[in-house]
Amino acid sequence: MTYTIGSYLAERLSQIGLKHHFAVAGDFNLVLLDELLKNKKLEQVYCCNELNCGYSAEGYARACGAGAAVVTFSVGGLSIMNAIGGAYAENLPVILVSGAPNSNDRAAGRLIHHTLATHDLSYSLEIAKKLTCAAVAISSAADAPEQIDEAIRCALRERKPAYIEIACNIASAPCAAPGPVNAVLGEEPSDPATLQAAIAAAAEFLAGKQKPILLIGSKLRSAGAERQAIELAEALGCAVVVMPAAKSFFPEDHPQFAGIYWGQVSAPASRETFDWSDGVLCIGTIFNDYSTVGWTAMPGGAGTLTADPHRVQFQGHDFSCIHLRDFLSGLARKVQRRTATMVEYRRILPAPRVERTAAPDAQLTRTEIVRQVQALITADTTLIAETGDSWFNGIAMKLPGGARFEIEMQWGSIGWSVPAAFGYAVGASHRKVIALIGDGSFQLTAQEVAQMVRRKLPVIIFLINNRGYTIEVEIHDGPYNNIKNWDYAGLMQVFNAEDGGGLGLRAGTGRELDEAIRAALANAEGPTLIECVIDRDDCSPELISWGRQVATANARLPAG
Ligand code: DPX
Ligand code: MG
Repeated sequence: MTYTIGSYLAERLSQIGLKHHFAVAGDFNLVLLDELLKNKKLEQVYCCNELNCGYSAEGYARACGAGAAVVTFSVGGLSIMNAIGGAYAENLPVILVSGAPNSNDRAAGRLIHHTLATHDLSYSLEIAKKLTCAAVAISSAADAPEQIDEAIRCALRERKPAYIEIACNIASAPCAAPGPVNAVLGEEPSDPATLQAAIAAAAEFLAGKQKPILLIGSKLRSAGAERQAIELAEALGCAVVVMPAAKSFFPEDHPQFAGIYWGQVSAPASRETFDWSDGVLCIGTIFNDYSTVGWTAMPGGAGTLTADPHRVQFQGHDFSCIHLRDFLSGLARKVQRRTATMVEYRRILPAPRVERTAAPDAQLTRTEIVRQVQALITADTTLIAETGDSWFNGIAMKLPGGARFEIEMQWGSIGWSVPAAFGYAVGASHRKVIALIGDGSFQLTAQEVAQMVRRKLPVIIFLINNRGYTIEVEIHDGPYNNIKNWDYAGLMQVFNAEDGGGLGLRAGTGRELDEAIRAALANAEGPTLIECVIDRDDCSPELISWGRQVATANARLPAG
C-alpha cells in the first residue's frame, strides 16, 4: 500500500489504540477526511460543532487513553480551543488535526477565506502552541512523518493535547510508510540512580512519621499509576483520602479508602483524619482555589511530600526524571506499616446516614434525585458530573468497585459534559454512562445529544432544572444568574426527528423520577434525558459552604 500524509496519520492513530476520531467537515479538511476514512480500523464520528468535537475527543480520551479531533482551518480551529485548553488542564492527550489553506496560496501571499483577511496565516498555529505540548504545520510530504510522530509522541508522553495542521493540497500527497508504533510510544525510563535516591529519601521521611496519610490527586491517572498507588497504600496500611477531581482513581470499595478530602466540605471523618495526620503524601495532586476551598485547605510545609508524574519534592529534596509509578511501587517495597490514620478514621467515622425515601408525590428534591441515581450505579457505570451543583451531587455518590467518575474540575467549562459523555460512550460502549448536568450548562452544548441519538447510545442524562446558575448564585448573585427556561424533555423530539430512538421525560416528583429511570433502563435505542424539576434554592449544603469561601477568596482586595 502507498501511504499518503492522511493515511499515515490514520495508521498512527490506529496504532496508538484509537478506534474512532471525531470530526466536523470544512473545505480545508475534506481530502484529509477522505484519507482517514480509508483506514477501516478507524471510524469517523461526526459532531455538531467544533467545540463539541473537542470535548467529545476529550471524553473519549478519558475512556480510551487518547483521542483525536479533525476540524477545518481557523473557524473550526479557534472554536475547538476551549476544549483543547481543557484537555491541557485535565492532562488528556487529544490530537487536534486542522486542515489548512493551500500551500501555494500561502506562498503567493493571497487572502484566504475563513481567515482574518490579513496575510498572516500563522495565528492558528501560534495560538495552538500556547495550548498544546506540540504544534506542527505540515506543508511537505517529506517532513510529514517526522512531524506527525513528534506531535503524537509528545502528546502521549506528556498527557497533553497536540496540534497538527495539514495544508489541504497535500493531505493526499504520497509519503513514507509508518514504522513500528514504538517510534511514537517511546518513553524515557526513570533515571535509575535518581529513582533509588528518591525512594530512599522518601522511605526515610516516612520512617519519621507516626501518622502518615495518602492524598490522591487527578494526575495519578494521567501518570498511569493507579495500581502502584494501591501497592503503596497496602504496604503502609494507612488511610487514603481522595481529592474530588480524582474520585474513582483510588477504588472507593478498598478497605483503606477514607473518603473525599475537600477541606471543610470533605466526606465525614476525612478532614479530621487528614488534619490529625503528621505526614501527607500528595500523589498527583493539583491545589487550586476551588480544590483548596478558597485557599482554606492548602496542604504544605515540612510534613508534606509531593509526588508528581515526573517529580518528587519534600524537605530540601527535589528529584525529577522519574516516573510516578516507579517511585510508588519502589517505595511500597521499602516502607514499614503505619496504620494509625486508618485506625483513627474507623474510630471516628459516624454511622452512614440513610437517606429516607421522599413521599412519592411530594415535589422532587435534590436529595431524592441523589438517592435514586445512587441506586443506579453499578460496577460498569461511569458517572459524569458537570460543573455546578452536579459536582457536589456526583462527589457525594458512593461508588462500587469498578464504577468510574469523570469531572472536569481544573478547567471547569460549563457545557463540557454533554459532548464528553458522548465521546466517552463512543469509546466505552460496554459501560453504562450516566451524566448529571445543570440546566445552565446544558444550554451551551445541548445539540450533541443529537449525536447520541444518531449512534443509538443509551446514555442517561439527569438534567437538573433549577432555573438558573445556582452555583453562581451561591458565589455572587445577580440578574445574570437567571436563565431562559427551555422545554428540555421536549428537545428530544427535535433531536429524534424522523428516525431517532431518544427518550425525553420530565420528573417533578419522586414517583415520576422512579418511572422515568425505569423507562431509561428499558430504552436501548438511544439516550434518555430526564428533566428533574427542583426548586431554585434547593442545592447541596456543601455548595453553600464552599461557595462562601470561594467568594471570600475572589473578593480579596488588591495587595498593597
Ligand atoms: C457558571 C456556572 O444550571 O448548574 O447547579 O444550577 O449551578 P447549577 P447550571 O448548569 O449552571 C452553571 C453555572 C455560569 N459558571 O452555575 S457553574 C461560569 C462559566 C463557566 N464556564 C463557562 N462559562 C461560564 N464555568 C464556559
Ligand atoms: Mg441550574
